[in-house]
Amino acid sequence: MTTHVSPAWLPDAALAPLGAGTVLLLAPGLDDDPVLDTVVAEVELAASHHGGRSLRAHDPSAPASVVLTTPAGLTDLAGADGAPRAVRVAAERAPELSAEGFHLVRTAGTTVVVARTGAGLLYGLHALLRVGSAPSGEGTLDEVHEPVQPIRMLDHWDNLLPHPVMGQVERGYSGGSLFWSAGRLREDLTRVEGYARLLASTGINRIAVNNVNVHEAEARLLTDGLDDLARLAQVFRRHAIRTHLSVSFAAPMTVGGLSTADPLDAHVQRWWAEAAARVWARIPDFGGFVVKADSEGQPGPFAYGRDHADGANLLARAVAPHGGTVFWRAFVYDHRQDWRDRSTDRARAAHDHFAPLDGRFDDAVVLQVKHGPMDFQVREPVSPVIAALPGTRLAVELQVTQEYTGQQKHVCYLGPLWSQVLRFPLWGEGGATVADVVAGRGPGARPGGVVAVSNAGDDEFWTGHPLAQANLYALGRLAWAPELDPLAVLDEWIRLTFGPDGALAGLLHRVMDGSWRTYEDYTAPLGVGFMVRPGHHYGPDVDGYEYTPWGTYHFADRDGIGVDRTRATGTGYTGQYPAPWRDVYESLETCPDELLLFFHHVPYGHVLSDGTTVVQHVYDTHFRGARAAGELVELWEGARGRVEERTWARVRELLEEQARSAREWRDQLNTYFLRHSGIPDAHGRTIF
Ligand code: GCW
Repeated sequence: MTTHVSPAWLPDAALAPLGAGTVLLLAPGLDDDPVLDTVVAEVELAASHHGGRSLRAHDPSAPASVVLTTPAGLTDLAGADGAPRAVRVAAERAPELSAEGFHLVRTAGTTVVVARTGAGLLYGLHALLRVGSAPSGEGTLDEVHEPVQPIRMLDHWDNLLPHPVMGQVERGYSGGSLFWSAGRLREDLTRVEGYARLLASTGINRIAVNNVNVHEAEARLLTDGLDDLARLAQVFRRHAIRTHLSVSFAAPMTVGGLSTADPLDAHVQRWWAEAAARVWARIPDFGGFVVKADSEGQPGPFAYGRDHADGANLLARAVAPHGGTVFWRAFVYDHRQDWRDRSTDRARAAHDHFAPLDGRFDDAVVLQVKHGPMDFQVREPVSPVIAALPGTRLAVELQVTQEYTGQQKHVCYLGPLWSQVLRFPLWGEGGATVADVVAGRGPGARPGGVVAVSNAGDDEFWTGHPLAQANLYALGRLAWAPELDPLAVLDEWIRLTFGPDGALAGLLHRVMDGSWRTYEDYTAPLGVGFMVRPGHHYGPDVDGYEYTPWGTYHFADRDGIGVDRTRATGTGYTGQYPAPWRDVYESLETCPDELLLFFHHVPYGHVLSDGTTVVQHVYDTHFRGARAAGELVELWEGARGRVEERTWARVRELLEEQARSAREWRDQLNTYFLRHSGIPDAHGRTIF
């Protein structure tokens, strides 16, 4: 049975810059590099589709249009007869390169990629696909590319067995798991291979293959699942991606038969050391473990009166001898809060737990911090935790899967959100950004990286919504280069995926560029968050979480709405930020409108910086957002016949659902605010 699988951003046409001419691949010394075979396969695939040739030795009578080589290969070539000019230009400059970096030179119709490793060559090859064919004429390039983030990782929330509530992939909206089916690793790993290829083309270099909520079946992967892990690692290795496993802190008891998981117990320590040794004996380049501990019911060190540094270091000491890393999540809060209790603020939790532990984590620990203090809402401030642990390796965690941003039924291009997070200056304009901190830039700092929850599954489009492929693409690109303009990344994705049709590209850009803003317009306003249906988190339910134990409240009454997180009169959360943000957010005068209700409780008549009141803003944005969502359906008519029919039809069907859902959001939100405030819409539009 053959099922259609979307080529995503690597359709045959995108390979033309590589495959249309003669490619010389000269990589002395890399014969044992497992990624080199992938580079060879890409070149051969491209050549077979576009009529080009691939050479493994310099032939003066066959001038190469593309040269892929190592520094040693470059030196040999530069001295050879008939070497293209671009080779000499590259050899003259010969920049220092890291193991992942590459030098891209184009002159006189030849493009040269120089890298020290198979990974560098692979990244350079994909950069070449992005810049396109050499123009006949004098198009020149001379660029050194190095990843800003050494760690660029995707976490999968995939279960081995379908969970009764969460299904096979927790918060997954793209079908089943690419890896696991009915409790086992899939026999046929063709899709995994295709997935690894897509990820590597964006620069992703690490992956965790199971859910951070570790159930019984997944817990056993650590002991009984090593064959499966080894098979996965073998696929990913060829694409320069290291494999990781999410483990349960209670594993010494649940799969090890011990009576405790206390991190200070010598038997527990030995158990972890032996478990790790077995993993690395089987998979020498294994990446390490991901751990969700003392969070939403997962076991952790608190049960033994220990803290998170004790817990994380236990695992770190087991993996460190093998060069592994422990990604320890900072998503720790009380999920059994009494909604009547106004003294507890979930936003404070990660900082309260982890900031005091700075300096106590081993080098092999990366503390993985969600980008906002709550949970992947459409708008949140940046987590103050990222500024609070200068002596700890930190990773920022982003969410590609659209749990709270439309669940891959709505178009919501998240590049602009992530870009804003990564470029956020934690100590004020001009100072170090989130990207800087997690990259380990700065004296003594060590990298933790960018980690994101994947949105991919075994759906024929990989991501459910075909346009959600752009999010997967952008995540990798922004992790590599956080300074990129996210809309330029969007255009890059459009061009690779849909080819040179300019009118179509313009249309797609219009559908997607403002889609995050539009989603924010018709959903929870001004940073307040969580007005979704409890449990599955799709669609509006303004009070759905208001009287629950989850700590996610908006406190609307007849007079006003929002959470007072000030030091003066509220929970004191603003005090977790360094200057200037602690004061910017504290004051109603300076708090940015889009975060107003996150930081302040205000009357409905509070006036925003554009002169409208809070309640009028809600009406205006909800009418505007729902209209914009509705217009996408018409706009998409213009793409009919210009994209593959099955892609067009899938998008069309989902746009209708988005328009319907946006109307529902509009009407429920507007009605709620009208009924609570009693203030009519200044423009007299229909509210129920
Ligand atoms: O966003 C929430 C999700 C949970 C998830 C949790 C987490 C994997 O609703 O499904 O669990 O965050 O990040 O651990």
